Amino acid sequence: MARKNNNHKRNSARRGSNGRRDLQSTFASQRTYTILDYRLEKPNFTLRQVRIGDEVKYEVEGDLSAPVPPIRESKYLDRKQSLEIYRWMLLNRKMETALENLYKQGKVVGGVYFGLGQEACSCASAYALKPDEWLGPMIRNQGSLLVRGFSPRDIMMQYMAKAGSPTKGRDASSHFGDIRQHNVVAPISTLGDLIPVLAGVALGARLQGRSIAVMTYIGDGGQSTGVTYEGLNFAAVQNLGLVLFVENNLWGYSTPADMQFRVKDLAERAIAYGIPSVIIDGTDACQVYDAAHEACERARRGEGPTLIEAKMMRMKGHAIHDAAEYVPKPLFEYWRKRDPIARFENYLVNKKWLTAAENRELIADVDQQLETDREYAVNSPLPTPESAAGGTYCGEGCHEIKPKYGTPKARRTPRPKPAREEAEVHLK
Ligand SMILES: Cc1ncc(C[n+]2csc(CCOP(=O)(O)OP(=O)(O)O)c2C)c(N)n1
Ligand SMILES: [Mg+2]
Repeated sequence: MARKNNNHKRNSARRGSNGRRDLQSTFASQRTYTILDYRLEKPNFTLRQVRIGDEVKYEVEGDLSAPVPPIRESKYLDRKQSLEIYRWMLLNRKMETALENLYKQGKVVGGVYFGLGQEACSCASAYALKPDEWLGPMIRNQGSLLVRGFSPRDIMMQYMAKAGSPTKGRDASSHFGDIRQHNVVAPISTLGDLIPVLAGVALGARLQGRSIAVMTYIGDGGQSTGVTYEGLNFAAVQNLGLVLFVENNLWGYSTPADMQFRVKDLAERAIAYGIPSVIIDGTDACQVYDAAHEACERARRGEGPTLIEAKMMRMKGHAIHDAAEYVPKPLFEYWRKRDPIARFENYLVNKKWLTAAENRELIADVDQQLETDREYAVNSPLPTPESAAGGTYCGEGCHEIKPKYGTPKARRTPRPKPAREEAEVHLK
């Protein structure tokens, strides 16, 4: 009875004198949500498509003159960890420059994909994972592969399809993983498919009584796919420790982000999944690490998935074949000033965590490692033609495959006789 009265009171409060719903009280009852935002700068511009005759081009509208923000002080990283991340970022960039040169020398089979401008996002995110946790990188996350323990040699040999490469010359870009040692699920070309796979890895660990963090990435273009929704929704409902980086690098091929979704920030998507999210500057290694670390810790506590939107810019074309002519030049200039490596280096120097001499030594060490790996990769053999079919099908004794539920039972009913004589002959 009391409940009914209360309902009556609530209903009358919502209606104005004319009996219509009172807008103010309707809005008051609406839910509001907050999304964490770690950025020290909120770029404010949009990309507009302009047609001049048959030609389509893009123009930037907004302010591109803002001063470059500092690196945000990390809540967790100490000097040693910061220097390690800086080294990974340098290795990531210099390895990609080496790959570009190998391509121009005709030594690379296929294309090359670059993560230029995204090194902080790849390296500082993967750095937050523990060795026994899992990563599912996308094609631009070559820095994440390095952090997980693959060498520049592995990646360069892979691009040159060498016999000693991770896929033994069967694939020619970063489509490889390793489920034994590095806990890396190979990138899947179909955008979004890594999300349910990584959710499955977290579920598998849970079934063995462990809450682990699993991490993967999706682009501003790829996040629109149905499987992104299915995978993340599954992880949310099952409380799985998935850390999803939405890499908003402003372009999906030649389509600007402004033409791919209507929400202001992709982090807003998390509201509809019922999970927390955070927006970060993807060019700031400290923000990337802090957000990744907090999300991983949440995952380890068994509290479920987190969505991290990393805002940055793809500083090259989709792949080496694409000169990115469609990108307005001022946009490149704006983001070039926000270079993740130069800013992190300045931050470390200003903090007195890196002297000029230490920096020179570190850079020389990275160059040396790359040169040794490049030499090795270039001089290593291609697979022999006879080996082409090897590793495709399981050979005699190659893998021991144990049946999970037992071997099939022998047929009790005799096989039906072939309908036609030829069929009988064929079957013999
Ligand atoms: C489901 C699916 N649709 C289309 C493609 C083709 N494709 C490959 S990469 C790409 C653009 C991806 O853009 P984005 O997700 O923003 O990632 P970015 O390249 O910027 O890192 C497209 C459309 C694909 N691989 N999978
Ligand atoms: Mg993109």
